[in-house]
Amino acid sequence: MIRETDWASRPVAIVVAPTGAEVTREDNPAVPYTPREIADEVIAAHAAGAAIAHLHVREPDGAPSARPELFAEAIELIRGGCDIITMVSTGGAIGMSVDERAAGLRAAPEMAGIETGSTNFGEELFPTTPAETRAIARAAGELGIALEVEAFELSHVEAALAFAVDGTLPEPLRFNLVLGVPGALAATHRNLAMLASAVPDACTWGVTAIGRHQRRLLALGALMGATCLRTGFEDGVYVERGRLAASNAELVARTAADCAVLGRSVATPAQAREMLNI
Ligand code: KMH
Ligand code: ZN
Repeated sequence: MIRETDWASRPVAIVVAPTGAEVTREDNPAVPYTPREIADEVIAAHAAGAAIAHLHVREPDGAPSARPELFAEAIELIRGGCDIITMVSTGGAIGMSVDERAAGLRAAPEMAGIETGSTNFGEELFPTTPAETRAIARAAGELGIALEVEAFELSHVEAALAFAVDGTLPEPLRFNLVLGVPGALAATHRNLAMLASAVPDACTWGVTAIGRHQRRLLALGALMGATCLRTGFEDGVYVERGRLAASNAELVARTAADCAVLGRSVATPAQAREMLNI
C-alpha cells in the first residue's frame, strides 16, 4: 500500500485483461479467441505499457473454455514474446465447476485471481463457497502461484482478511477491487473509496471497473495510490463513447497516457513483481 502522502512515488502496474469470458466478436470484432490471438494481443499490450496479463481462454468459436492446454499454449506464446506477468482467472465463466475454474493453474502462471465470496453477475449467480476458495488457494499454494483476491463486494475483502488469519491465503494479500459488474457494487467513487479503505496498509490493491465508468474510476485509483489498474476487452470494448477499441493495446496506451497526466509513471513487469512481492 502506498501511503497517502506518497501517492505518486511509485509506478502503477497496468493489467491487461484481453478477452474475459463474456464479451464476443459481436461486441467488438477485435476480441481474441485463440491462444495465438490472445498472445499477440498481450504482447502488443505489453509494448504499450502493460505489466500483467489477466487471462481467460476460449474455444475457437469463442465459447469460454477450461482446457488447460489452451492456457498452457497462450502462456508459452506470451513468454516467447515478452516478460509480462501472467495471471490466470479462477473465476472462469458462469456455470463452470471449481475444477474447471482451476484449470489455468496447471499452466504454471506466475499469478492467479481468486474469489472469496459470491455475487450476482447480471442475471446469473456467480457463486464461490469458502470450501471452493480453500480448494483453489491450496492448489495455487502447492504450485507456488501468487494470488490476487478479486473483490466484487466489501464482504469479499473482509472474507479475504479472515482467510489470511486462518492461513488459507498467504500474506501480504493483493486485492483487485472490481466495480461495475451488474448485480454487484456499482462503479462509483464512493464504492471505490469504501473498498480501498477496507484494505489494510500492508496489502496492495488495484482497480477494475466494467463499462463506461472505467476511465474515471481508474483515474481515481491512480490518484488514490492504486498499485494496479486494469483495462482490456474483458472490462469494456470502447476506447471512447461510440468508438470501439481497435485492440487491447489501444486501451492500455490510453490508460498509460492518463497515468502520465495524473503524475503516475507506468511500471515494468520487473517493477510490478517487486511491488506485488512475487
Ligand atoms: N467471468 C466471470 C464469471 C475473474 O476472472 O476472476 C468471472 C470473472 C472474474 O471474470
Ligand atoms: Zn477475469
